[in-house]
Amino acid sequence: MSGLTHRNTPEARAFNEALGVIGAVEPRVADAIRSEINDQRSYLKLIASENYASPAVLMTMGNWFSDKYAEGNVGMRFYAGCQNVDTIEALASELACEIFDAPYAYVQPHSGIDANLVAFWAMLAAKVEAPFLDDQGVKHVNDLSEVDWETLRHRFGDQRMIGMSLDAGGHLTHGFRPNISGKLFEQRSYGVDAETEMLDYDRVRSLAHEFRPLVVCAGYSAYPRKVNFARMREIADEIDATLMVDMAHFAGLVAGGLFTDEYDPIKNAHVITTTTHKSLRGPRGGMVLCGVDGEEFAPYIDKGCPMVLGGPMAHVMAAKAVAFAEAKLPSFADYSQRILDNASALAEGLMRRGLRCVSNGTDNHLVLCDVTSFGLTGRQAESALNDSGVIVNRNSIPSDPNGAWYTSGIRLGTPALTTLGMGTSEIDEVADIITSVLDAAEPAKAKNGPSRAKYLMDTGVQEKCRERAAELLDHHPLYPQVGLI
Ligand code: DSN
Repeated sequence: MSGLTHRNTPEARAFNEALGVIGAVEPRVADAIRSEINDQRSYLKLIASENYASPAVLMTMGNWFSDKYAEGNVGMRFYAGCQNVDTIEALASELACEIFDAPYAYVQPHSGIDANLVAFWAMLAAKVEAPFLDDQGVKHVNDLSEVDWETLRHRFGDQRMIGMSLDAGGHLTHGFRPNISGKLFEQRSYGVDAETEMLDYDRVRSLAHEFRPLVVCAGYSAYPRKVNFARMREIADEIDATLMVDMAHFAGLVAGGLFTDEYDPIKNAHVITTTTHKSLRGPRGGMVLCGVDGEEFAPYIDKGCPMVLGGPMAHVMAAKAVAFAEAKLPSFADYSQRILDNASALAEGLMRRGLRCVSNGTDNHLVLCDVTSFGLTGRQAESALNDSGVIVNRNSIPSDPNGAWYTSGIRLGTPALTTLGMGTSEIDEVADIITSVLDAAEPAKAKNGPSRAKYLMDTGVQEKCRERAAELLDHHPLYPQVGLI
C-alpha cells in the first residue's frame, strides 16, 4: 500500500493500540479488521451507498455508551442513569436539525429500514390510530374493547402506499412484498417514462388519484436524477395523503445545500427518513426528520423506541453527532458539490466510451449503466469489474430483461472516491478503466449457450486494469493518517 500512510499520527497510534488490545483477546478479530482496511485500500469503491467515515466518527463508536440501556427518548427514559445519553441524543438531534434546517430530528434508528418503519408507524398512528381513539372517546389502545381493537387492527391492514418501482430505482422498504412494509401496506408502484427514463409525474398523479394511498413515498436507491418533491407534494395534497421522502442516498447532497427549493425534501415532505452512512458520511445508522410542516408527526416518531426499535445505540448516536458537526463545515458543502461534479464526469466519460447510461446521465451522486450493449449481464459486469479492482454492484434497469438477480445494469456512485480526494480527471480515468474491463469481458459458455453469471477475460487486460486502479489509489490513499502495523 501507499507510502503516503503514516504510523505516527494520533489516529495511527490510537487504532494500532486498539488493535493490540483487541488482538490480545481474539487475534482473528484484529486480523479481520486489518484485512478489511487493506481490502478497502485495494479497490476503487463505486458502491453508490457506501462511503468512508472520518477517523473521528469511527473512533466515537468504540466507547462505553455501548453498555448503556436508554429506551425511551430524551428526558423520558425507561431506564435510570441516562443523563449522558440524553446529552448525546439531544446534541445529535440539534445538529441534524441545523444541517437540514428541519424542525425535528429523531436520531435513534439503527438503519434505513428501521427509520422507515418508525416513519410508517408515525403515519399510521397519526392518520389511523389517533382519529380512531378520538372517535371512541379513549386516550390509549388499552382502553379499547376487544371488538374495537380488532376493528382498529384491521384498519391498519387496510392502508395503502405508493412508491417508485424497483426497476426504476425504488427501494424494497417502500412497500414491496419481500419487506415488512409490503406486508403492512397494500402498495402500487410508479415508474419512469419508457423514452426518457425519468420520473413521469403525470403517471404518479393518475396512480395516486386512482389508488388513494395514505402515503406517497418518494426517494430511491438507484434513480440517477433529482426528484421534484414539490410536485410530489402537490400530488399528495390533492388526495390528502402524507408525503414521505426517503433521502438515504442523497442526504449528503441535501446537507451540502445542493438540493434546494422544489428538490429539498425538508421543505416539501411531511416526513423524511435517511441513513447516516451514505453520502452523509457518518456512522452506520438511520434518522427520521419532520419537514417544515410535518411537526404533527413528531410525537409519534418519538415513540419509535420501544415501538419498533430496540434500545438506542448511544455510541452510534454520539458518532452521528460528530458526523453532523463535520457536515456543518463549509468543506462539506464543497465535498457535496464535488460528488455531483464527479458523477457528471463519470456519466460523460462512460457515455463517451460507448456505455449507455440510464436517462442519459445523472444529476445526483449515482450513475446507472446498461451493460447489455457490451454483451454482458449486470452480474458478469459486476464480477469482471470487482476482479479488476473496481467495486460496483449490479442493478436492475427500467424494464430489465434480465430480472433482478442477473440484471442488465451496474450502479456506480461517487461519494467514496470523492472522499478520497479524486476529482474529474481521476474520474475520467476510472471511466476508462471501467469501459476497458467491460470491453474485454465476455460471457463464459454454459451448457445451453452463454452463461448469464460467469465471464471470461484476458488476464493481461485484467492485471493492467488492476494496476491502473492501484495507481489512482496510491495517489489518493484511504485514511492516510492511519498507517497500521
Ligand atoms: N443497501 C443500500 C443501497 O445499496 O442502496 C440501501 O438498501
